[in-house]
Amino acid sequence: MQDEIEGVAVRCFDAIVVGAGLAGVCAVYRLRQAGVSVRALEAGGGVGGTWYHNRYPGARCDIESLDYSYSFSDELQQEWKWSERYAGQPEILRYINHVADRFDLRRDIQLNTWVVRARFDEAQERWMLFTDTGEVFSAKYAIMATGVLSVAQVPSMKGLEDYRGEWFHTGDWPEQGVDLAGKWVGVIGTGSSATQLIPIVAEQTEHLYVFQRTANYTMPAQNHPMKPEVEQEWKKHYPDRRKFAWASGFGHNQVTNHMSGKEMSAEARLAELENRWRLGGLYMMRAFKDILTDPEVNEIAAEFVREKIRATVQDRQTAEALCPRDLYIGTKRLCSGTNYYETFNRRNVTLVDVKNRAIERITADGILLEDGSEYEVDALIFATGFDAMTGAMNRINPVGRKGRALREAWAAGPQTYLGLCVAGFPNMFVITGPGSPSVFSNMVTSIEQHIEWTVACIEHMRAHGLSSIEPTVQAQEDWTRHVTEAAGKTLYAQSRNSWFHGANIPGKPVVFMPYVGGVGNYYQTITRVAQSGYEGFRFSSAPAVRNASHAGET
Ligand code: N01
Repeated sequence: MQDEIEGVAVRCFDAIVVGAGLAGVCAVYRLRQAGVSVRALEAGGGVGGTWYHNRYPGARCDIESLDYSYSFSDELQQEWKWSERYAGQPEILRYINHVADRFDLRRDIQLNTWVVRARFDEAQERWMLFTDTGEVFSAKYAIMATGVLSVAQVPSMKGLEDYRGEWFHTGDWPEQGVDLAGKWVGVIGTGSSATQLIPIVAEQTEHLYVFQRTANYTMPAQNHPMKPEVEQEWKKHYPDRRKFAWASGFGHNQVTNHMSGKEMSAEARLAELENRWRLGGLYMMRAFKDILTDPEVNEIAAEFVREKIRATVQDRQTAEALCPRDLYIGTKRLCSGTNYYETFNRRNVTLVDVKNRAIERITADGILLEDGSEYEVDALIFATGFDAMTGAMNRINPVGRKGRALREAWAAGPQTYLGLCVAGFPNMFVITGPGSPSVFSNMVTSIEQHIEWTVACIEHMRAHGLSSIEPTVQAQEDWTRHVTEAAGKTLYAQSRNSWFHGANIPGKPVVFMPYVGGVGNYYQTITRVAQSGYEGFRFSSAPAVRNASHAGET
């Protein structure tokens, strides 16, 4: 093995984990338990990933706290007390920091270190990773815990460089906070981040303009302080709760109605929808078993939400503008907020339609629309989303076998086997990558399933003297086709204008990226693959073993 590369001493570990968000922290814990030497490299100044960077006012989880937490330690899940039904960003960040301290993980986590490139050394069968700090790391395994919504997307808008005010992106919010008191502020976007931020910012600003291109459906989160009896019940039955989540469709404990919307009477349907509205947040997505497959059933739920909007927003024109049209409910990620629609009844909030009158440019003082109207603002907030699922991986652009870079391999859209591994990129594990349930699930469940699988795979390789693993091209093609076919059975296939498809990034191939076959089914599949001796993968033997008994084998 080379001691130096490009004049820099190489630091060697069994595994390098890229990222120290929820996935990276879990990976460090599990790998260390398995006796694998590990170093996590994290670009941010602290652990937490998404929850470190998304500090915008109102940032909050839309999966219940008791579900959105690690299951790997019973002591941890029994001890930790969540203060609210849905934890806010500061509390989740405290939790991740607590986990890092409680399990003494920090000594294996290096902060303020950006992995800028990576390449697989075929001769050594090791990954070389290069950082912005000028360091070089060598590892047998590259565990890419880079996050699926970690590359903030500021749309290229003419004139932004001339803007005299301050501007921010929700996904890269300043640690010290932003003082918006008494200011005229513009928010561009009305997705999940915006719908959480708008009600809070509206209370601080002199005036708030909300620039909306596509109205989305926002459910009331129905957040409240944690009820002691709920917490006690969960903690008493935590193993069963976790088991249920891991086998469920979406990786959590939300109850699904297994009836078709068409099998129910109009009264029963309405009662179900009212109940889902009361339960809040993402519960609406489980109102009927066919809400995401039958356009008519979907429309019943969509119209129910539109009626709620009309009943809440006093100005008729604003209410109608907030009602999503030509958009199946749930096919752009459902939003979950508190007082979102109510906020448009405030005198200091104006909804500005930028669908029919697009943003022409940013001026020195604000935003100019193509019809010539200008909105002057002291500060601009981009709640404009992320280069999702592939952005962070493509930025590192790992180079695999035969010098082939990931961007080239994924030029027509991401290809993976099981959403975990990529042909031609041996020993690289993509945590919650494209082709896995990922953003279609409780992320913590999906993260734990992937880390468990990855660590078991590494243990298998060690036990059998194997040096590298990678999927066959055939297995990868079959899996990618299966992912597309699964989406094809749903309304997602007909709603391509979302970040699920990469449609929010100019030039990105429009391909549905997550796997919608269900978390439980998916977990069974990856478990079966492992138990079958890793069907669809090929291994090479460790040099010592190869020399002794498998000469010439790869
Ligand atoms: O981003 P988004 P987000 N001109 O991509 C608009 C997770 N999350 O940060 O729809 C004008 O959803 C864009 O308009 P359009 C969650 O998975 C979770 O809000 O493209 N507008 C859209 O309205 C979520 O889905 C939580 O027409 C422009 C908005 O910007 C994901 O992160 C909280 C524009 C972007 O919405 C991303 O959410 C927050 C332009 N040029 C986030 N470009 C919870 O757990 C973009 N837009 C609750």
